[in-house]
Amino acid sequence: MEPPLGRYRIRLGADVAEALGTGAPVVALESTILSHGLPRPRNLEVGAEIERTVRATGAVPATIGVLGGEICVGLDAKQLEHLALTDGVAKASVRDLPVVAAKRLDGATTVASTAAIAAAVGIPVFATGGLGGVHRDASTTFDESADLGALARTPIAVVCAGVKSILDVPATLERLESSGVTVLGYRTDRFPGFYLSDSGYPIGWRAENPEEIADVLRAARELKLGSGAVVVANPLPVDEQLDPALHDRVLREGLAGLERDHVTGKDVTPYLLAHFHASTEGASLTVNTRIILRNAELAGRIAVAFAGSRT
Ligand code: PSU
Ligand code: MN
Repeated sequence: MEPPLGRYRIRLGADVAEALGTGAPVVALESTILSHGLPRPRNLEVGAEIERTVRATGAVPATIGVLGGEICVGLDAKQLEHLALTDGVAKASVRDLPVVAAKRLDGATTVASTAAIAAAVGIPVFATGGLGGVHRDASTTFDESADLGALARTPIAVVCAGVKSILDVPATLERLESSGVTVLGYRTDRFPGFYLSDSGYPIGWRAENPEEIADVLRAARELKLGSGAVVVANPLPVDEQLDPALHDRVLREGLAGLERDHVTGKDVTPYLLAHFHASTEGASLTVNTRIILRNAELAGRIAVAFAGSRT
């Protein structure tokens, strides 16, 4: 007998469903960077630019978010606009998804929840800006992003520009190592620091082209030895990074602001991102946008290479 159809399931956009059905390349995209990471109304424009960038590589973009409790993979323009411009959209990590679904709320998905949803529907590649990680005072606050746990258990490639220096970068790298997450530098041996091309810390493996990365994904899938995500660290070219002196000053002020304004928990990351955007006269927004678009492009090329190697 067929099991009863559950009330909760993941809804695929028409072009995403078609692409997944035929084995065509698809790239997952998160929505928290739009709703909680970038200022309005630029966030909506960037959301559309990311999708265009993925399409230009020959892959289908699948922006993921929750609308009225329904988890949607491949938002249409109206849904994207709703999540980008509406107040009260929840920042939904993995643990929030059951509540957001049951209460029929709107939610923007983080790296953690986007990766989980994408892997559940069979999307092998995901593009974002920066990962969440271990916060600077984690030894007393225990504040470590749920992104780390999700990456540890989710077999998906995540293209990012490392993590922001708002975090404890070496501790984040140690956590990624402990939890079995593969880290590959794209044409670099240095872990990028998001706004800065080099965080100051090395990484052990590098790849020179999307085909090499697709091979690593294939190996992870076929071997099934319990490795987690494959993080592809894609640094910004040095001549495009944020001015390091400006970066250091704004970071110091932002960290002091956390204490002054008693910001904790899931509000910490959005607070620091907003502080950067407000304090650099648009420079951090320009850099942030470049990072996301470059990651979307590389993710598209990896997805195309991976789909091509499947036969
Ligand atoms: N880091 C960034 N930009 C972002 C985020 C992190 O440089 O927009 C967002 C991502 O959605 C990430 C989330 O998954 O913040 C992590 O939040 P937290 O630190 O609360 O786990
Ligand atoms: Mn946290």
